[in-house]
Amino acid sequence: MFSIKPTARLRPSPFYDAVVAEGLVSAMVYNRMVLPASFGDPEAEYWRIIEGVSQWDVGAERQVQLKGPDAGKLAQILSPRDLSKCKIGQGKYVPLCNHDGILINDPILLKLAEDQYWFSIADSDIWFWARAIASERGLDVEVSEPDVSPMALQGPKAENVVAHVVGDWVRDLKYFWFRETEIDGIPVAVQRSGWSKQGGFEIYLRDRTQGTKLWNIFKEAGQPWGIGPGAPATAERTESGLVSVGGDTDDQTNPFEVRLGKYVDLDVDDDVIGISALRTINDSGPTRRQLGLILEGENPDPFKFSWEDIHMNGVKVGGMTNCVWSPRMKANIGYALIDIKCTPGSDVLVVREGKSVAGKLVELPFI
Ligand code: THG
Repeated sequence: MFSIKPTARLRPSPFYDAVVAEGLVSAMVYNRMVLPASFGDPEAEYWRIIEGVSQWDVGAERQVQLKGPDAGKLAQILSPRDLSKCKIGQGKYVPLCNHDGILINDPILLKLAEDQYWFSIADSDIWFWARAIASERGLDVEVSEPDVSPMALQGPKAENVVAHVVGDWVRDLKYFWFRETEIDGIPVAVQRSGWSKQGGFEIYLRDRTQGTKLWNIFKEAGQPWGIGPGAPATAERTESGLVSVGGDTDDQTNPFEVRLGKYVDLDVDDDVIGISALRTINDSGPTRRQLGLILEGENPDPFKFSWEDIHMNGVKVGGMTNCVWSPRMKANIGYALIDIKCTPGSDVLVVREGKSVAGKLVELPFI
């Protein structure tokens, strides 16, 4: 039996003891933390997200805090999305790019105060990046990783559970907006967000000693709605067209290629990192695009460790970046990152374990 041992280097989240008690059977490493993957019944975990309410330890979505007089300035320098209209209490999905316009992360930005922001990051070292940029630009801002760990409640019944614990005001929260509050004395921020398209909330725990207590408060409150443990689900997020930066992207991928161009504002100031490269890419047009793939056959081999080649008319046109069985579509679906000339409706072959599997390109999202 394989097991993983959290250490100072592979940090457990505050909810680690709680998820182990729930019967965690597999996990991934994300931001050098243990990110739960499954509790042993993927089918039940999937339908809980689609039809009920699922409870996730997403403490590995770390916060990079910018605090100080230049916090807003640094946030804007780091992101090509225009943040000038972002209000206190609001969150925004923002791509982060390097100087070449290549996507390096896709956090949710939370504005807590005029001089305080959190980037709730995907899997890459933004803390180093933000601190280096702040120093190089001579900005008056402190960059840190505060004691903040999100737990997600996802699914159509999540709102009832969160309203039961926190109050009916959560029903009026707009997407990505949040409010700081306390739950039985535990400091939290409550946001309408989460890495699924089934609706839900994230509870940002602000005292890591209270993880098990907070987990159990929601676990108990959720019983009438059939709550159970789960994790960010590859099947649901693929059906819904959500991008996994670092999984569906490589070290050459820009936001336009993976449908994130709508979060790039080309007229932000010239000092925003990557903006001149992004303007150039936008002018010449990206060379690759992300499309959905529907494969033939039932339950073909699970996705392996790296992208699988896609061929069209005998020529390699790109890679399949993920692939999973969709219980709602009853098909194996995945994402293609391919030549811009490939259009939806085209037939392709995916090379899987040396064998060619037929597939069709479609627009995303699937559902
Ligand atoms: N929650 C928190 N932090 C996170 C994630 C999260 N950090 C890492 C990762 N997830 C960031 N990635 C995403 C990607 C997509 C969305 C949220 C986080 C998302 N997108 C919607 C969509 O694409 O339809 C809405 C975007 C919009 O239009 O504003 O929700 O899950 N705390």
